Amino acid sequence: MSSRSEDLFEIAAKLLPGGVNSPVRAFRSVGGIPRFIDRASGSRIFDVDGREYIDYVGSWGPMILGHAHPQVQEAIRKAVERGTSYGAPTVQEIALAQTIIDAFPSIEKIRMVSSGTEAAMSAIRLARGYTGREKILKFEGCYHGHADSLLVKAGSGIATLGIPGSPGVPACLAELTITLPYNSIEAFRAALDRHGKELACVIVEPVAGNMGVIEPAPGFLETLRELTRQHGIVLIFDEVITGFRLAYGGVQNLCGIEPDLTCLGKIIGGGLPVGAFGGSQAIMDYLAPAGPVYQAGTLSGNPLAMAAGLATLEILGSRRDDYAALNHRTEELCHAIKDLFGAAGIPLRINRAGSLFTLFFSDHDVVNYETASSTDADRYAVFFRGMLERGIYLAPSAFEAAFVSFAHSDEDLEKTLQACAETIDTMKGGL
Ligand code: KE4
Repeated sequence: MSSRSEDLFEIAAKLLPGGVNSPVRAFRSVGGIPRFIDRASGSRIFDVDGREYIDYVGSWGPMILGHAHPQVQEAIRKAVERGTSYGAPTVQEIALAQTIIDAFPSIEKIRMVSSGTEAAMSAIRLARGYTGREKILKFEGCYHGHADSLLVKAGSGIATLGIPGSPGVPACLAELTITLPYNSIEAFRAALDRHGKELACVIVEPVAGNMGVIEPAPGFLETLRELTRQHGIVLIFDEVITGFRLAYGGVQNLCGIEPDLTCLGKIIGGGLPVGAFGGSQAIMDYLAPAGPVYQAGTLSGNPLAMAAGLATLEILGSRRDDYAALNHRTEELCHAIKDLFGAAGIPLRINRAGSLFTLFFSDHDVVNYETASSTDADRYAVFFRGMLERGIYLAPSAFEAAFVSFAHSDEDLEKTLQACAETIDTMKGGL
């Protein structure tokens, strides 16, 4: 007998391309039927067949407090009683802007948008307008949303589906995007020697999360900051995943490097559609209506999204000292998983940053897109399916991150390890 998810997926495939509204959700690279989720609470999600899962996707990052947090739900409920959207300024926009500015010393002014894609797309337009230059530089395997200029050798769904670039991006535009291997200081120096005066911006995930988790090599971010400053290039940190994830603030607070612009999303919206980009007043005031670079949005600063984001950041602000414990719990989980695979003789690398981690089935370290893409994605798919059958919901892609939340209990982590041990037993003889 087919499951309700199967039946719904069949219907969805007739109405939505691939049956989904975002490609990675379709389970294409891991096989099987995507689970249609009925509801979520805390660390758990529940599918339409009544199955319960410990959730390590967390809506791809926003749900660091866990799903349906009572205070966030209450904030949304109160906001919705006052209407859903006005298309006019509100006090909540000021409050969320101030909260983010207080957490990010590099941000003097900020613009709210409705997605991370909008944030990154707008940030590179602002950099181009501010510098009068057209070329941009990104790193292979980093994903900054699906704006044309950024869909070049991107990570996330592009890497997951093995799409080299994306049809529909005009060659004349793609040619303006230079891509380099992540963590290659030498390649970056050479590129700046050649293109330094043509570059409007360099955009980077300061901790990569879209080719799996990859931390910056020692000196990598520092070199980006030094050379972009020398050449008058806008340095953009895309902290859509890492903003308020590794700490209360961004990776920039941890490494002490101030970018010129920062992109945010996910957590700052508490699960509702939000993105933002911010930076120095000198650059941000180039943005309409203060300056000539146009950017706009019907639902930018939406009151419900502001309420959810504010409630989330207020809770995180009161728990900023708890991040260390969350990151340590994640470290312990990763060590235990590594030990299980080690005992089974299955080659594995786990890259972790804070409460983000990725399992790479590989006997070599993963430090950039080339090494990430040479790991065994088929073996990841087998592991993913085994864990899903045992009630553990991991990212349906070898090139994403797993997200541990403040809602994941000791029992959740123990159940995860038990499921991992059972899945490994089934893998020993296989692939
Ligand atoms: P959105 O447009 O999806 O809100 O944000 C784009 C984006 C920008 N920058 C970074 C670093 C990101 O990770 C993202 C989006 N992340 C993916 C998952 N890694 C979203 C999930 C999906 O595409 O379905």
